[in-house]
Amino acid sequence: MKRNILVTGGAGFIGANFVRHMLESSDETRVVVLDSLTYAGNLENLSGLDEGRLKFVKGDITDSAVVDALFVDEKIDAVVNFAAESHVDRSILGPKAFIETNIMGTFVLLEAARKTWTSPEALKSCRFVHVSTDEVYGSLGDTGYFTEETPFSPNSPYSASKASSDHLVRAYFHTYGLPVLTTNCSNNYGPYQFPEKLIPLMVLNALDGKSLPVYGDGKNVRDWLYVTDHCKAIEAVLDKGRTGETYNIGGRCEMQNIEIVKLVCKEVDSLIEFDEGLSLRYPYEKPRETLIKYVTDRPGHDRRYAIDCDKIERELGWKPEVTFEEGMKKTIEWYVTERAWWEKILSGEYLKYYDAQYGNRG
Ligand code: NAD
Ligand code: TDX
Repeated sequence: MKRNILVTGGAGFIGANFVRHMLESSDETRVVVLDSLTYAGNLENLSGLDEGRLKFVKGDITDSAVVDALFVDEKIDAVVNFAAESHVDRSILGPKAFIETNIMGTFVLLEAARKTWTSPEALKSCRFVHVSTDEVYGSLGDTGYFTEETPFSPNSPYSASKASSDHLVRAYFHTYGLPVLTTNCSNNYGPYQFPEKLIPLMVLNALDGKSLPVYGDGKNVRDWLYVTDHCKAIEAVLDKGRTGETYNIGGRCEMQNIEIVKLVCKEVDSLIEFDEGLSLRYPYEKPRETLIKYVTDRPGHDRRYAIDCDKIERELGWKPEVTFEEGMKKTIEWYVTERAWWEKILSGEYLKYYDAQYGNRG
């Protein structure tokens, strides 16, 4: 079946991995990326792709004139909404952009779909997948899992804005019969992740012998999923999910932050051991673990996330395939090979932000 998928936020981390995956997965798919290229959006994430089946539009999801026109002009029959402000620490420093993009932006997209997909055929064949997070459920104690029935209890401006958008999506199904589906996923990692998030930040700092800032006691737990597994899950939801439903997606891979940071240190140490100083030019030669620094905790820091993904496994036959060990090897290798990608990011404007935020921590 030929289809025109609007991928919002397609120049970001998961969005770009998803565009790559979808163009490989089916010749019948044409992708239109709508992305405003915030600090987190990077056109290089989409380089080398088949331009015949990919169109990039620089624009904001809160701009209804742009979004409405795209739906009509590009004959959009599926939406996957990744566009968001995605970093919890930034939402604590400045929540406004989170409210605007994550809530108002989702509203504009839903309205465009409601106005365009009016015929019974469209309502049957079109799909609107909203990509959300497990953080909407709040924090777990030492036991238990988030299911699709867990009540929302968001604790950061980021998760509150995502929870709000999830509620809007739900309402458009019940009120207007819009063919929507929502996914709530755990922490992703892999290529193209912006180096403000835990894993790439630690990899880059370990490579270059910089301080490794661990918040609080380092024992907060996240459930990790390799990004291509997330992309496959979204594809399954897009193709086979039941409209009006939400699907939890997780890696069944709970790790304490400090375990991850220590693992990164070991991997980077061993890389350097085998490199014989030829291509890796990292100055620091002591074990990387000595770089770990416990710093002031994140305000309202959720203690533990863990996803029960029985529903998507049972109904759609998806399950995580990449083990954490494999995923971390691939990820570290990618950041070692793609030094030019991240050095560009860490230069200039972003560096100023980075120093302002983390300078007093390291
Ligand atoms: P990201 O920050 O790497 O990318 C976000 C992209 O959205 C960027 O390309 C940015 O330019 C774009 N964008 C931001 N505001 C926009 C606007 N107003 N209009 C158009 N484009 C805009 O984020 P990510 O980590 O790839 O996350 C993608 C989605 O997945 C988000 O909705 C996030 O909430 C969700 N999610 C992320 C994770 C994770 O671990 N990263 C886990 C679960 C869910
Ligand atoms: O320098 C750090 N030190 C540290 O200890 C950073 C950046 C993070 N942390 C901790 C905080 C968290 O417990 O590591 C954990 C992971 O932090 P982030 O990478 O900021 O991710 P998190 O806050 O868990 O949110 C991520 O997963 C869910 C994504 O950023 C969200 O977009 C997604 O919804």
